[in-house]
Amino acid sequence: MSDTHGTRPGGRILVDALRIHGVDRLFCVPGESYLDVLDALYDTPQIAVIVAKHEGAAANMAEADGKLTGRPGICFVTRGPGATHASVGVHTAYQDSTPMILFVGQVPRGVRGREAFQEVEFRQMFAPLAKWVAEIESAERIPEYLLRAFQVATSGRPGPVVLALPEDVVAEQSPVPDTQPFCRVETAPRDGEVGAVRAELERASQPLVIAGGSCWSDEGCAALARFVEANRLPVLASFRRQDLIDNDHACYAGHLSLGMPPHLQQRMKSSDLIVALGTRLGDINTMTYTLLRPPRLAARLVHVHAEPAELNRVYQADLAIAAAPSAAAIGLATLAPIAAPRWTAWTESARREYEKFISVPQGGPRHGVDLAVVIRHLATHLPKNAIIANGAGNFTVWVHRFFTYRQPRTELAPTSGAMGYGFPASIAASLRHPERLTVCVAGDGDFLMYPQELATAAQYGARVVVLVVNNGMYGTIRMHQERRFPGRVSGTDLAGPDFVALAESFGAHAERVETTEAFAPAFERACSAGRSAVLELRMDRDQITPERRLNA
Ligand SMILES: Cc1ncc(C[n+]2csc(CCOP(=O)(O)OP(=O)(O)O)c2C)c(N)n1
Ligand SMILES: [Mg+2]
Repeated sequence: MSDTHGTRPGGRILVDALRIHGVDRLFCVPGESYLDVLDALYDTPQIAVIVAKHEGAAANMAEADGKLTGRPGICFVTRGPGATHASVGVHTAYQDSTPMILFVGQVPRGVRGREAFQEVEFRQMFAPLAKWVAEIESAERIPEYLLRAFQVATSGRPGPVVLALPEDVVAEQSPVPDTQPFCRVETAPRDGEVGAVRAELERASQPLVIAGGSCWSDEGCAALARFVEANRLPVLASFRRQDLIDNDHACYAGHLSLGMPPHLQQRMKSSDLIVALGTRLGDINTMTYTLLRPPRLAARLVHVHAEPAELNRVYQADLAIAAAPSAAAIGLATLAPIAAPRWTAWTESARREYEKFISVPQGGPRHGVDLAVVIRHLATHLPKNAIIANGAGNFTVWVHRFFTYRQPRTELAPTSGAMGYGFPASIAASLRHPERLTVCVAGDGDFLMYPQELATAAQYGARVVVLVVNNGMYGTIRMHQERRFPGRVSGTDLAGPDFVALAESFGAHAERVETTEAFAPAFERACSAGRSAVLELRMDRDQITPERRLNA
């Protein structure tokens, strides 16, 4: 690193900038388009280079690393084919508000616009997927673009940035000096705004806090818990943000999701004050805007969001506060609590409904493994800091319903609903926190998006326990199909491999679990295998959700 004017090649300037901004790990698939960057990394042992086998997996790993650290997850891929593969991770980072930077090798400047080999106009391609897309046009401007990329990815509503790197730019020499490290800039409530929330509470009878958004700090989550506890407020987690508050907390009342249970629908509808803390209140959280109807709610709305432009975007707020969620929660925790609140019984009944909701339903599958029992087993046996990752599919309904998250940043789950997210994400988690237990719950379809990343896990010593929930189909789609086109199964059967043989071929510990009783001992063995492990759980195909059977 230099702030003097020694001449350096662009690749070196870029890698020096990554170090200045605190990067210690990146995820990639190599390409000849960024050889100069790879060469600079050769001399940079401070940055671990994790080579995935598919750019979709590499981008998901970087996204997960961003979620876990609050700093931009870093991914490098090559031009057209690499960038198109990686786009899924950029989309997830966008929907999940995760700081991330995707660097894409690009054709040399001299041939731009001729549709050169693998050339894509990335500014157009990523325009709706990323917070900011740019192409760096000279080595001299690399430090400037890098500083801006880190700043954009982490500020306001965090999100992904894409930087295209023409091949000759990273080869070009320049005497440009380094910049200073980026600094996280957070919005915070202004004087009086926190007090105004208290005034709203004073008028309310059935208030509801909905916590969501990204990049919460430990202090912010602790403050949220103090705020709801001091005021006996029921708190719901927004979709796939269940780790913002200890699910064992007496004020925690569940999470918003697809297929929202009736008791939560009712509670949302009958609340007279919604305090939306960090969440956009998007379609999944509101049952496509039916529980809370835009533009004005029946309830009063306090809307806190890190990004001013998200306020009054869909819902008109009675009190709109532009503040990072942690800063807001820390402010709210300092309020004098409402004495003898009117809603104590409302909060207690919300909690009772939640506790009933997470108990294993009667009936259950006719054969195979009861996933409700499995997830409750994990909930009661895993250490508090264990990390649970998942992608998309009906199996996630069991995960989100029956698992009790107890610490911030223990849930890695895509609000974008991207299949294939969980397994790469769990590898990134295990590398970031090798001392913690990381469990990936995947569907058969979900896992088959990137099973080859078992090789990446083995190569870099990640240890993940993967539960493959095998029902031999794309269950979510089959469920929708059965509703609209009963009995006409089309395109939703899934012929999987021998998962045990597949996993073993990558050197993983692997077992097939055929009954509920066999799960706990198999899980025990998987955890102590000293390497990644795959447990294939054989399911009753008819049990499409915890409560619904296909043949019903
Ligand atoms: C990348 C991607 N492709 C397709 C979909 C559409 N989709 C959502 S869930 C699902 C089925 C998931 O199947 P599986 O992982 O086996 O889980 P199951 O529903 O059977 O429990 C599909 C195809 C998606 N969400 N993401
Ligand atoms: Mg399936």
